[in-house]
Amino acid sequence: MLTLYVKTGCPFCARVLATGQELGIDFDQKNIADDAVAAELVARGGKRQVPYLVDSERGVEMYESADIDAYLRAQYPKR
Ligand SMILES: N[C@@H](CCC(=O)N[C@@H](CS)C(=O)NCC(=O)O)C(=O)O
Repeated sequence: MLTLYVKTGCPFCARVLATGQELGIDFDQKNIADDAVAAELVARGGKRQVPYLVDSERGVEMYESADIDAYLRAQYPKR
């Protein structure tokens, strides 16, 4: 499963969501507007910054929209 921590209005998140749409990826989105979700993100990754990707099948987690974009294109190319 691919989980993406996001925040409403975040342009970096929008970029990753657009890439996901292009590649046909349906993220489980978690919005840090919810304080409990924000706390969960900090506990996982160490800082409050979105977007943050969790690829639970591959055991990969990362910040940075450009890195997430590159990772998705490499690992989940459009079929
Ligand atoms: N270089 C980062 C920038 C990410 C960034 O600045 N995210 C902002 C939202 S647009 C953020 O997480 N701010 C902390 C907050 O809103 O609590 C990326 O490209 O992913």
